[in-house]
Amino acid sequence: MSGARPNDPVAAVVAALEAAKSLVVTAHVSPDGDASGSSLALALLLRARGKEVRLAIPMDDLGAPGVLAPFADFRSDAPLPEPDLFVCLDCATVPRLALPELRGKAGLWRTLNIDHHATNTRYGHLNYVQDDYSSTGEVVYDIAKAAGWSFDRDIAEALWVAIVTDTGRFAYSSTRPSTLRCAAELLACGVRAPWLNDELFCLADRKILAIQERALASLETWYDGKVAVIALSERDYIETGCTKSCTENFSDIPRSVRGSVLALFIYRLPGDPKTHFSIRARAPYSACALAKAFGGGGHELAAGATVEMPIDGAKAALKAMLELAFE
Ligand SMILES: [Mn+2]
Repeated sequence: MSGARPNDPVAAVVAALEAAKSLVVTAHVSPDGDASGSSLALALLLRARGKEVRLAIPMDDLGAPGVLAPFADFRSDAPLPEPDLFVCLDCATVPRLALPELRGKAGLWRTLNIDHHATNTRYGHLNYVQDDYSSTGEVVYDIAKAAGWSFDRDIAEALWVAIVTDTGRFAYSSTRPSTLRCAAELLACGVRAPWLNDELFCLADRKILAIQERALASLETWYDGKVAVIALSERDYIETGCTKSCTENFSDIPRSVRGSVLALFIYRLPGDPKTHFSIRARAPYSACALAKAFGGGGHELAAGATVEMPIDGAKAALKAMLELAFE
């Protein structure tokens, strides 16, 4: 028996999920804690309803051994058959879907788009975009509550990972009273919060400290310290043995410069010909506006973009773009 009321927009989402027997669940490219945590939580919730679920997400280990371990149950190298429902989580646009072969499936397969990005392009047959939510994890929690589905510890921990990573451990402005009520209920389901906190935020391999040292050494500030910038090259990743997940929260480094209103983390990954920016802003400055100027997007205070320029060219382009605002 569903807990959703007939006029509730969430009811259509619950109905679509309940009606499907087979589902493919994916999220955005380079999945972060919210993308991978919300996807795993939904996969576990659906499996508990007797459904066949495939997670189509290239997951490395989030740099946190043992966290989201049930992910392995939903992976397969077999080709993806057309599912009854294709669920895209935490992904604002089709080109950002996790795997290139999925980008042609959105809209071709019956597509359910669940997200919290204001820039979401509503590319699904059914779109459930809650842009005032802290995280897609919190959106999935609400859907499960509306459906009357119950949570076990694995599900609660996957949602916890999604929410704590996207809220900066309940610190960002996106943290609402309802975020904490959701978190309270997840804790009551047995979430091992101190262990997850250590794994996700406090413990680092030596190689991460080594790349952090390089990131700190690269720090520059522009426009009287209002803009703080770090940059990591392909070489920095190769020589330290690091992957993208090792530098997940590195935009916190420039953001920690007192007086900064915009923080930029510019990086190039091994084998990837593009340059990525991760942008953080303090209100009233907009990370999203800057990201959009480079073809990217995201939230007001946290956004990103990808450009086909070397690091120095990207820096020069960013600096020039910001001149009007800060000079
Ligand atoms: Mn998110």
